[in-house]
Amino acid sequence: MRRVLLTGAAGGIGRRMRQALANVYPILRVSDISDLGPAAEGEEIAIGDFTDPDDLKRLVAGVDGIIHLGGLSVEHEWDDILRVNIDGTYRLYEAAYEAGVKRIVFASSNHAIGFYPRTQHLDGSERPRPDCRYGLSKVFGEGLSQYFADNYGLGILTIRIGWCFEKPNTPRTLASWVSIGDLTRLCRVGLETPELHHEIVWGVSDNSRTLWDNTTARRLGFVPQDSSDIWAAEVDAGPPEPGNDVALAVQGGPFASTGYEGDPERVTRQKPLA
Ligand code: 15L
Repeated sequence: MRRVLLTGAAGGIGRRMRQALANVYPILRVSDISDLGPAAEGEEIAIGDFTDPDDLKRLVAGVDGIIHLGGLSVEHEWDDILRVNIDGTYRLYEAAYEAGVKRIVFASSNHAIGFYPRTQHLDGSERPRPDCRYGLSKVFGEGLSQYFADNYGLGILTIRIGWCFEKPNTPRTLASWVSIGDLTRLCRVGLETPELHHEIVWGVSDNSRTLWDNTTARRLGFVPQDSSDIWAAEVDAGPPEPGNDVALAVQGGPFASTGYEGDPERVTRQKPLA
């Protein structure tokens, strides 16, 4: 990997991963629609929108591998999900293939499986159960990754990212927490492991309370170095997790219990678990 493109580099994960990837590859091309500040040593700044065909050509030109974090990272209106996360991701893969990119790491999300109950442990081979339109777009990205691996020979690692913030504060995030260090290590596995067709792995640290079996990631060479266990006692002693019956019963938490995050008027369902 000589030149790696990081999309969504101004986002919550992107900003921290940009730092974690400093000087790892000869050139890190950081891209976003928002300001990215000045280029650090070994960086190229590429402000641009991957849903715009001209920008897209420029973003992927000369790139060996892509970490695709860009796009909408929570629930949105369907038209926006369709334009950015579904059509945009498809166009990005197409442009990447045409530009000769060999590897893609796709940032999927636990919301691709968010309707599984918290009583069930998953190994990644189960069929998706998206908990919202955003989660559904991630299921599309997972299918797209399989298709581009099978049909065009790209090597793709799909990472179902758990909860990548500073420290967990609820039972759900204690189970699904991933440090930025571990997530970056996993992305590097996706770019650097010698043989890769398409695999789906969990973006999760070495948490005792995880619901996800990450054997596939470990087989590819991922060795997590962090664990949420150090916060378990604090979370156990803390306030009860907020949320209604659905949110508390399923792995996707609040994403599963609202029709449109932030707008109670748009809540269209409060279904019990099947
Ligand atoms: C996600 O996919 C979101 O991008 C992030 O903002 C978190 O809310 C996380 O899932 C979560 O599961 O809470």
